[in-house]
Amino acid sequence: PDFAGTWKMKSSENFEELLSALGVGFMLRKIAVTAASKPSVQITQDGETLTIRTSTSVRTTNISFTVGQPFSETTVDGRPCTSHPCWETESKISCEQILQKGEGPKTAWTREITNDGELILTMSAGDVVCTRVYLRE
Ligand code: RET
Ligand code: NA
Repeated sequence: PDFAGTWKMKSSENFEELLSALGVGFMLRKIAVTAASKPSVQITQDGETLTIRTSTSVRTTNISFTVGQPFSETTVDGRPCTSHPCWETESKISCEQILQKGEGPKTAWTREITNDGELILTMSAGDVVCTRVYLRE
């Protein structure tokens, strides 16, 4: 599928609950939730290699990976991890994260292109799943 594009967020569920599950305290959580309500996501793709830039007013992340190959990134609360992206379906990438040090709830994300051409991002921590839906700008 084609993940490439500039995406704007249409809906978000459970983002604050996700940060809570990761132990992010009240004040930082409020700042993060406000910032994350207006993200800008830019994706470029070359075959199975994706580059994803997610920017907000307080935090911007850039990742580049090839599906099937582990890479380093950070969890949504900013802890370095090793990520293992794989195809869950033809149009969905599923990625488990292993913390580089310390302990915490098990984290993972998925990114999927739907038949309608929407991008669905999920991020999970333990049992908590945050779902964010994006449309092409
Ligand atoms: C942390 C904790 C420390 C303080 C702040 C944070 C902000 C995080 C943000 C994350 C946005 C994520 C998005 C993900 C995918 O779409 C690291 C939680 C301010 C703003 C948009
Ligand atoms: Na997002």
